[in-house]
Amino acid sequence: MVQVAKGVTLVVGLGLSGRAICRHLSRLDIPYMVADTRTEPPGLDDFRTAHPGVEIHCGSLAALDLRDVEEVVVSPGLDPRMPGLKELADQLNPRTGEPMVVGEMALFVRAAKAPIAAITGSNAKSTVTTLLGEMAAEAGVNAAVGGNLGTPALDLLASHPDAALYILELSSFQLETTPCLGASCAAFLNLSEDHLDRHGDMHGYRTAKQRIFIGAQHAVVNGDDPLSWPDYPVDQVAYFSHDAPVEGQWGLARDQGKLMLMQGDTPWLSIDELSMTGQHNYLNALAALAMGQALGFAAAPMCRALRDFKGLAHRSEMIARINDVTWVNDTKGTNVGATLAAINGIGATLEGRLILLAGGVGKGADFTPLAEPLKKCARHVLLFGLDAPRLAEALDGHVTTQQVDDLTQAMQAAFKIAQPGDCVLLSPACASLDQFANYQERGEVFRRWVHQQAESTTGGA
Ligand code: UMA
Ligand code: ADP
Repeated sequence: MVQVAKGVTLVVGLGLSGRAICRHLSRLDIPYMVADTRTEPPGLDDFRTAHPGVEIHCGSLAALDLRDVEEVVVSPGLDPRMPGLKELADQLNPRTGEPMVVGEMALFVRAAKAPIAAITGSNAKSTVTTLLGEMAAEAGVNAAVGGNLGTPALDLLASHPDAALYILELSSFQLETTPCLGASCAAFLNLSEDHLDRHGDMHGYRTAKQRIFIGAQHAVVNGDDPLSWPDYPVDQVAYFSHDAPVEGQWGLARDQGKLMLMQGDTPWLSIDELSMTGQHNYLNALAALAMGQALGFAAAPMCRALRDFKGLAHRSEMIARINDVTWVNDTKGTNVGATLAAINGIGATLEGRLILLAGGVGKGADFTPLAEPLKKCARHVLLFGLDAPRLAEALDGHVTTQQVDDLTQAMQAAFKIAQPGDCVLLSPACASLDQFANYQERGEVFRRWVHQQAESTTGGA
């Protein structure tokens, strides 16, 4: 057994968050040691060089004697109730009054001196987080943006010590280990199946996400998705919806013949003025407006940001048109809800001219909601990766499918099948980790291959 000495904090995980936790504890002069369940976690040598003298344990946590540990700070990719931690996770820390096992956000809340705007949801988190950050910048608010997207939250404390606002994208994993966030404004954008392999079922997944509202002043939620509405008491709740809004709430309605982003009867911006496309992005714009208003941003700079923001890479991103076939990268479609949004945004008007590339790690999701929309708009579906067989089974009888070994084979097959006017969409409905380092790498493989074809094919644009 490896004894964790009295007064020492245990950091579990040597990934991006684990390293940020270590840097934070080092800055505060809090003694800590590190454990990683992998025998050779990536970047171990670099870590040793950057943190000389810090004790590191690699392998099973069951080999650690945690009786005297001060606190355990666990990385988001690990279940706080995993073997070796479970017993401790049920105990309260007499010093903090919080559970003995917490995540990075517990440390963030203790140290942050500026208000927090937090965003969660199964999809659209990164888009709304980035958009709200752009609105803050336009409004002249010194905001630091990060969390599950980009810079780990604890690193923002050091990189932006004078921030007037922290805008954080938070995953269910991060929220599960956050005792009390106390956000000025917390948004829960939507809920659809994801991460069931970690949370067990939809109830467990939603319960983790609901923690975003603990101690919140303002909530922004999806009026069309009651599962996003707060279970915890929140002073003020704003709703956004596809429908025409009631007084004070946010929605879409026609004004003088144009579809507008509205608050009650007040038109804010015509959707023609948005640079982002797709129905789901109208909702994302409304969510960001509702948050910005709750945070006190002025209207004009928020509208300026909405006009300029073109959306993020890897989300329904048009890569090239080759021989009148459009190739779209939606590698961030890592769950069924996101892929449905991409199909609705792109495929709905195609009627039999969509070729979908999907597959990877399905995280226990039910793929059958994809069957009907694909029946309407897909010519063919190419499946790769771990859960290709489960996808094929769910789509059977609705659309023709073909299982291939990997994304490159899927792209090659799509290139042969596609006809002028078609759209080839990479929106896998799955995580990438069986065949790629992450979703970005999957998207880059797609982008590079499509660009190569565009260069070598007459008619590429
Ligand atoms: N791991 C082990 N043993 C360990 C530690 C980690 O096996 O001891 C494994 C995990 O099971 C996981 C991988 O290593 O498969 C990475 O886990 P991690 O907790 O070390 O991850 P980080 O590198 O710290 O990255 C995390 C987020 N990743 C996860 O929550 C899985 C990143 O979100 C986030 O950008 C980063 O912190 C900074 O905050 C990525 C993500 O996929 C984008 N998030 C999920 C999502 O968006 O759906 C939640
Ligand atoms: P997240 O950070 O929650 O993964 P992103 O903004 O990165 O969210 O978008 C992830 C995926 O979800 C993309 O494939 C995108 O097309 C899709 N998406 C974006 N907004 C929405 C929405 N409002 N509803 C459903 N899907 C969405």
